[in-house]
Amino acid sequence: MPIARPAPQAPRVIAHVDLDCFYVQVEQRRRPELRGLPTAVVQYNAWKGGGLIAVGYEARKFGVKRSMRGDEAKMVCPDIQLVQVPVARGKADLNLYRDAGSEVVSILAAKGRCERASIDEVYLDLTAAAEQMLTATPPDTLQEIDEETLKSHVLGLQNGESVKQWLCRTDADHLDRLLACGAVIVAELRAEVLKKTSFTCSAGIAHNKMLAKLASGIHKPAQQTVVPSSSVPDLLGSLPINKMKQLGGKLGSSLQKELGVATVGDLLHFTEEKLQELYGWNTGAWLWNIARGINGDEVEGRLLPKSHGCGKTFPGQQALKSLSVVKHWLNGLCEELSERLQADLDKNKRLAHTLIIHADGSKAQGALTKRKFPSKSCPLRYGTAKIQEDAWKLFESGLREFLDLQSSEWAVTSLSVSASKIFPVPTGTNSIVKYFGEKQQSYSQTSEVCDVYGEDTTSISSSGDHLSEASDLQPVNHFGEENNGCHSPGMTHQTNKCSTVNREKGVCSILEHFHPIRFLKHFPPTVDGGTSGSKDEETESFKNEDAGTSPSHEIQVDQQREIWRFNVEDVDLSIVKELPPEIQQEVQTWIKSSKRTNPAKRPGSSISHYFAPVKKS
Ligand code: TTP
Ligand code: CA
Ligand code: CA
Repeated sequence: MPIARPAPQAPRVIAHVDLDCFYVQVEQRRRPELRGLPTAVVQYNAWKGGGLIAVGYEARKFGVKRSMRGDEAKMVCPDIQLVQVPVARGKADLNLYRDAGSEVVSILAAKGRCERASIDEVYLDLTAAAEQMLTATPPDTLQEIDEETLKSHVLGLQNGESVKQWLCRTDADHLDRLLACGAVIVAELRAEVLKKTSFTCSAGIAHNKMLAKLASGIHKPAQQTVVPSSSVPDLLGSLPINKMKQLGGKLGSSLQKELGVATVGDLLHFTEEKLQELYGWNTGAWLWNIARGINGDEVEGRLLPKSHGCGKTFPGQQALKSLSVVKHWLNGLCEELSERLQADLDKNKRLAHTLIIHADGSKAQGALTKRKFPSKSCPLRYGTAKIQEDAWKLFESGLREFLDLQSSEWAVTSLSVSASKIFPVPTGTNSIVKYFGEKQQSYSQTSEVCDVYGEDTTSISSSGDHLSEASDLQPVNHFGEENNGCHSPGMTHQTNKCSTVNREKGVCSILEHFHPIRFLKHFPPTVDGGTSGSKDEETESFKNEDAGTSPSHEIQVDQQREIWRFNVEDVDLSIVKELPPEIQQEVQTWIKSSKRTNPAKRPGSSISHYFAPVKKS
């Protein structure tokens, strides 16, 4: 669903950069003997020469297209070099391409906010760099404008004006002058990418993301296109409606069929009210905006992918028809996902919070329902075995729904697992954990941090609601635990339910930062009545050396009466200052309160309310 966002008041310079025939360029860098030759990268499945997934520009000249298979490509271009995508675990392994994309991102990010939009695309917000250049060294003051900038395509140039003249116009309005600076900056960045990686890319430079994206594909390869505001009506007037992002599907078809709209510009014939009446308030406003080239989407500062996913299709005869075969493939996909999550955690200190599985399936003819295989999601637990276990539960649950309690034959034609809601481990929590870790160094392994909670915590939601469920996730939940941030060993499912609705001060928020198990690891319970099973085995015996002399907190975490202790005086206040303000306030409160009370005489009376299970209403 498109979202209508008003355009910001201040002008912006946004670039969209897309690498040319990306996988082919990566393979040609790996194997320089392929350079200059017509080349394509083919899928792992070798049927009929393998499906083409990337086609080099030399091969495109012969009419080779991505929709072809290798055998077909050889017919139109006998000399074509077909390179098979790298393979691992019986499927395509895209790590090589992901890493190559990251190299480019790190170069492009030098000049402004950068959003990695796909494996080979980024958006850049170059407003500040362009403003600065316009003040210090506008194009007309440059002794020489480099060739790459001069090769720019500027849409809507009038009266035989050259690109150089347009770039150097001093009487142009502020918006165009900013774009001219943007063109110089992007050309420099593209040259830098070429020099450092040997990859060519194409770019669009405009005042918003939508226009920049449209423009980057107009002239390829190794070219850039600038969209001055005055050129927007012509650009959109000739743009088929289904070529616009988000209009390739049902909405675009409806506009074509019901309103006779052929191009984006045709939408200008409708008032905002009419579009809203037909398509709802938000979509109507969005359509009205795009017809005018208005788009307020911000470039998100994100150099890393938003999610990780791996999947595989099983077309035709390869369809999976038994649970054991599905499990085999699902395990492989989960293994890959787990490796990528761990690498992301190690390298980027990020944790994913939601595990999702998607599948496509078919049922034996005669099956009564036409239900699609539902996507399923659950909170993500780190560790390959746990991901495999949870993914399997999700699959089984999806299959049950898919079959709708009928015992018909089934086949799975595609399977994918992905991890989303990826947030950085915040510095504050990191350092407080590190601080506690310094006291008990043997428990401060990252892998332990991520793999700490119980086995029975998978709650399953279907695709219909997984987004809404996920939207409840708190980015401050950092130890790989469930989204409610309230899981603790021994807590029952009911006591775990800690939604934002019943989020009382001090109950959930503090636990999101001080996961009970962390304390358990470092400050295990003085077992009073005892907890049982594996949860206890995770803990090491701990002697609170200062228990007799320092004020200590006793934290009652659940109905099984686990009591945790730690010394308030062990908490370094400078570290507390690194926590988010909301949490700082709470920590300060309980530190103060502990100094006023004698916890030895009043067990659980001071801090315990912070950690007490949420009362059921
Ligand atoms: P694209 O940017 O769509 O295409 P491209 O980079 O190959 O070519 P262009 O010069 O036109 O931008 O996709 C980037 C890479 O993603 C592509 O090299 C291979 C991969 N890809 C697939 O694996 N399957 C697909 O269906 C598409 C569209 C891309
Ligand atoms: Ca590309
Ligand atoms: Ca692309």
